[in-house]
Amino acid sequence: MPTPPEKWWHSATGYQIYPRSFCDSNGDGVGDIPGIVSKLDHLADLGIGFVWLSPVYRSPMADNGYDISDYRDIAPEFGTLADFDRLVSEARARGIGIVMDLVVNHSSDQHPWFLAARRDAARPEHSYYIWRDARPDGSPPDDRQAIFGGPAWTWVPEVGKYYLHLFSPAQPDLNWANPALRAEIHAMMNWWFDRGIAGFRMDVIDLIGKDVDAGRHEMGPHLHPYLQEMHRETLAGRDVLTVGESWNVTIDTALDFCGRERGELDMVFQFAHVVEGWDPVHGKFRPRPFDLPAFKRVLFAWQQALAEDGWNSLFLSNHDLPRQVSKYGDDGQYRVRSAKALATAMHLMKGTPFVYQGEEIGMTNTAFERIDQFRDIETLQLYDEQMAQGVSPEAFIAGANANGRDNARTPMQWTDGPQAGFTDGTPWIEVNPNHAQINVAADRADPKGVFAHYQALIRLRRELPIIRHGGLRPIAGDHPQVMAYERELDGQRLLVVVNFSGEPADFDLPEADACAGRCLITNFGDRTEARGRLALEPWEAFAILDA
Ligand code: TEU
Ligand code: CA
Repeated sequence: MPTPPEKWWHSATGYQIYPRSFCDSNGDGVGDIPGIVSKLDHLADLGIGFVWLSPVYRSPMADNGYDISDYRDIAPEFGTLADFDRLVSEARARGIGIVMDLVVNHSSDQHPWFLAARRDAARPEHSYYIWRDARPDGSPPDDRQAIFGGPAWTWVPEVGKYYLHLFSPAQPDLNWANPALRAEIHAMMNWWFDRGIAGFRMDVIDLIGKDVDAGRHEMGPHLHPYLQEMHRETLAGRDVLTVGESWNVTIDTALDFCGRERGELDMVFQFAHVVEGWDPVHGKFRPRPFDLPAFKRVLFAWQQALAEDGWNSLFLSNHDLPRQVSKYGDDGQYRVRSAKALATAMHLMKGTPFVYQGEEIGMTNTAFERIDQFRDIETLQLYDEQMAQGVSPEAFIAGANANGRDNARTPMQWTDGPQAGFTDGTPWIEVNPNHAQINVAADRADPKGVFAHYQALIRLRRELPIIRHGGLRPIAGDHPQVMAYERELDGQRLLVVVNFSGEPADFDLPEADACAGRCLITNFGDRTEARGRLALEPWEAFAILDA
């Protein structure tokens, strides 16, 4: 198999920061950029190569920054452009790049473009957004529902039209069909590149190519032409990382984004393995029981599809998802061991792993009791909707505690002190009471802590070409309890075995997969040989590199 030319992000591990919840430097209860700068040594010690920074742009914060009112400024609660420049240079001094979040499917309804657009249809900014007439009875142009609930169209009397918002009404969709809008976005991206950023994560990127009248919002007909143009105008010739978030990409369309020929993006965040755990009708608040064979089928199919071309992103967590140790692992008795098991399974596949803040110490979901403890726009809108439909508040809160977005957004747990060391003030969202046990100081003081395990995995990726570029072959794909695979490069083999359960497992390793050599990593006890029937401990995970 041809090994692609080495890029820096082949050996790097990413780390996502949700700035509002990472570290508060001035006691106002909101995390900020000086707070991030103060914690860069934590990230350098972990060994990561880049940070994906969730939005820090000026924003009314209807969706915590995914609603931008000035693409070339920093939200005052997060700091200043000078703080941002300091973050870039201090991170670079530690070998860490800063990847910004590009949120350009929509802006804020407080962006000066939209304020002009909604006042006067003759203004050029009017056509930066998507407007349609009402139907004869005055109702919205179509029945499309917004992702956060309610109709996707809102009426503006001043111009006598509806505007489209696939998310909340505070997030009007930008009109990518307008070349002037596209030129604005390209210029803005180049402006950030000139400030020294290392790339972009692109929010809901598959929505920009929509054909509204044809009802094609996802993966629309103009998507790839726009991305090719964006590549020509901003990315070409720059040694940066791009990762496009897409809830609709499949193994059949992934290479349209990240194949060598197209080269639009370096990789995508796909969600097939996440959605696999949702109820097909009732969605994420009614999760299905975890189905390991289905989970493996999805992830291994992606490994297969991008084996020769393209590149995978590897993640279980982000700011929209529940904490992985609670969702896929065991956040009780086996919290530490299962956190390490999940990381082992993910990090030793081919692709670029992304660690979400707090994952590296095994942070868990939180258990709120009342709706007023929640902050997320999606949860709050769904609450109103479901109360109107007669769902009980208790049932709703149980669903939100299991799968809501606030789980990922409770403050980073630095210490066992007041407010987990996140702030000297009152945090914008409550800290998880379990910070008394689960915190950075305690985990890092333990040589067998979760952090040490992540450090080792991240270092192994840098050291071993087989982890970066080896082929991947699933082992016993249908096994209901164990995830196992083999990596192979130039005749060398790496065996990875993970018991994905809190029960012991007897795992019959096929003879062809037997392996003896160096134990690269383990969360239980060293194994230097695996052959025949393996008696695995609950959540045991290990990897052996053949001699
Ligand atoms: O998320 C895309 C998106 O579709 C999510 O709203 C997703 O459906 C939901 O979170 C599943 O629980 C991106 C950002 O990651 C998210 O934070 C933003 O709210 C959203 O886009 C709008 O910008
Ligand atoms: Ca602050």
